[in-house]
Amino acid sequence: MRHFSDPAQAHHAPIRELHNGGWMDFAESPARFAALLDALGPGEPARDFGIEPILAVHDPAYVTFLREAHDLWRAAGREGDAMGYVFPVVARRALALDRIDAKIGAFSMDASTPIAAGTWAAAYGGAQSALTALDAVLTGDAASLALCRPPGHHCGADYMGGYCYLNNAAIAARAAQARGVRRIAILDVDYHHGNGTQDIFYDDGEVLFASIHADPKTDFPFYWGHADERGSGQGEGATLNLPLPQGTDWAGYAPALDTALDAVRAHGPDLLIVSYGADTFAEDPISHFRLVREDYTAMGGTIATLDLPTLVVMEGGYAVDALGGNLAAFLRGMDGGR
Ligand code: OKP
Ligand code: ZN
Repeated sequence: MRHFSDPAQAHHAPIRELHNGGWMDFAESPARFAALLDALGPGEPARDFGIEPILAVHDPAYVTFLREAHDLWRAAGREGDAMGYVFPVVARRALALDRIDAKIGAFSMDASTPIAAGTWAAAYGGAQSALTALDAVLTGDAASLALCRPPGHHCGADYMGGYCYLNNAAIAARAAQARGVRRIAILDVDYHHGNGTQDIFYDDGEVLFASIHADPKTDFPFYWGHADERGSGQGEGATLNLPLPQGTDWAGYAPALDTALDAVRAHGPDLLIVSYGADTFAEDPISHFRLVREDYTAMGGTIATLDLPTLVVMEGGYAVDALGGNLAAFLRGMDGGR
């Protein structure tokens, strides 16, 4: 299948992140993007669909914040990456404050999502990659791949978090709807729950969000992804969470995938969007499942049995040396099963 990306995606390079009370090198590194291009070849450049499809998902004030945050940080006399340290977790009034630290807190869910000089351009380029890959599917490709980086599934309409700034899968889903594809399924197989995607579509009955992920009782993002979260209002029943324990291997994973695919079939979508993360890999440095390379081929093959037009959007995966090979193994399965 064809793949798409934007060179700006290489230039988002935060230095470090908070980890268990100390600093570690930022895991979501530019080397991930280089590894993907190394394994798959350069692919095709993203086209620019403009800001409108981004604003169909994200609040204008949040988008303005993302564009300005690093400049405001520098203007405040700071060095390095913009990072927050105060968060309005008890739902304080929606104050539009000027101080950069107050803005960051108001638009964040965590302290692991720094804004560097190249962050906005990279996130924008990744969103355009998703829109370009979507266009390929809507104009006849059976499947296509957006090599998004930074990832997107943790950020919501008005907040960043979990290394995510713009929700690429959600932006593609809304763009597909604008082009007449109403019923959509988003299948999220990243190790972490896609809380942002879930939030965006929680009361939307036309977009199924089905996710297989590490149990949030033990893993980030903790506050979302529990099995009893099933959607609300019109969206009741259109969210499916399948949390699995740390240590899960393919024998434990495959039945959950079958359950998720049954839900996708029952939803009857005209388009499938896969949020693919390779951080379910046994050797992932920040995650705790035990999938091996060949399991990704099985995963891709199983997903391909849905026989749906499919957009694959890249999310996480932090074993950089294995990342390209793991994605390629998944794509082999997707192609072979079709
Ligand atoms: C993004 B994606 C502190 C822990 C924060 C954030 C994980 C984000 C994963 N260092 N971890 O779902 O792969
Ligand atoms: Zn992840």
